[in-house]
Amino acid sequence: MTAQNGHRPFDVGAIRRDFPILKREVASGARLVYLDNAATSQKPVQVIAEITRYYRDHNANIHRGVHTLSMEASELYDGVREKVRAFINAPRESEVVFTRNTTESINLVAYGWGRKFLAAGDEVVISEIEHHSNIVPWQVLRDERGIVLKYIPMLPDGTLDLEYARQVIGPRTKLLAITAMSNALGTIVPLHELIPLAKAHGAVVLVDGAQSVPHMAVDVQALGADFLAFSSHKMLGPTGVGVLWGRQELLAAMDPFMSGGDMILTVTMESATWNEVPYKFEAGTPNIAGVIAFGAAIDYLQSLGMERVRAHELELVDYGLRRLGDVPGVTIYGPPDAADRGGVISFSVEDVHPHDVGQVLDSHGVAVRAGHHCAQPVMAALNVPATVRASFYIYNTPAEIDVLAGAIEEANRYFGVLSA
Ligand code: C6P
Repeated sequence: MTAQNGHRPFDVGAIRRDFPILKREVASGARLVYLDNAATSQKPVQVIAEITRYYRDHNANIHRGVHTLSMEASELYDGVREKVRAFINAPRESEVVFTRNTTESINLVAYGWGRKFLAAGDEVVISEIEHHSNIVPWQVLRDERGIVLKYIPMLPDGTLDLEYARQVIGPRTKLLAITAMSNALGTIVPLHELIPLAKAHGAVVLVDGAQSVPHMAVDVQALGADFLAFSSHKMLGPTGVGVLWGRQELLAAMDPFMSGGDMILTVTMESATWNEVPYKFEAGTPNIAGVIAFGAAIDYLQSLGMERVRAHELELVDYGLRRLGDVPGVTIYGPPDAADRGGVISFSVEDVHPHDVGQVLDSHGVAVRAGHHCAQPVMAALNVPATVRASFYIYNTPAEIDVLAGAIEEANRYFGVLSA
């Protein structure tokens, strides 16, 4: 294990050695520069090894068998609940529900809580900078139940209109469902201002932590939220594992989302009773290997320290804003101040379609996302069809940002922008 403890400096070189994929070359022969971390992060050897170890030494179904392997697998799987609890400072381990991803976690709230506790005329407030995963489930509920969906608008700099938020969050608000950080622009949402507004009206608060939990210290008790959704795959862990944290009373009152094995206490030919929280929400055989390896991802991040992860990304984004800001033809979207954003830089290159920029970057080994980033309302607000998005994580370096900037300059030359 080469991950570092909290007392040593943030040694990116040592971190990089834990990520074998960073040594590979892409099709063009260039060394990979992976700047698509908001889509999914790479995995360290510790996580990869944990998956192998589970299948090699412990593979069995959980919560079902009395044999040694099943008990070992159950213990390893449920042990990760405590790691997640500690990571987000949740009061109870039983409040940690394993899902497939953030999308499923939000849907669990929409189906299990929304369909039970929201009625026609009740207002759900979201924002214009949400990922589709935190828009569409509420639109479906609106169409089904007649709830009223309201949006906090985005200002031109990618931040939210807090004055409007103060007006739109009111006595009819039953739920504020809000991202902690925009995946499309990197905007860090001032939850410390928004959550008290919702709480003053007795509303429930769901935080989409898909982009915050992997990149900064998140403390659900300090946040004062009721639900927090996030994905393992964006924080060094495997795909197919997500978390819904929810306050015990709310989870206990909610209906199950899926039904079947493992989520019941008793079943007769006529009816069934539900298992206790969190098992009530984990129907069927889960991604056992994935959850166990997610535990190794959390250990890795804990060993670095989330404050240091955030500080590292802040340095990168600060450098990136200045470096890309100097490249002719580049327009950067989102908050101008690095401190107001996570490690994300969304940009466009004058007269070059974002997909073409993405292709030229790929030929230099630089992996970015080009498109609408599953946040089409953000694109509409910016009046652009798409952007190019570079997103950073623990293993990225300023030198990689230089490669990115050089490759954009190359795209400029290739498409004739500089000579025009
Ligand atoms: N954003 C991106 O490239 P899933 O796919 O369920 O793990 O996460 C959904 C999701 C929800 N909220 C936010 C803020 C997100 O960023 C994402 C995933 C990826 O930006 C894939 S679209």
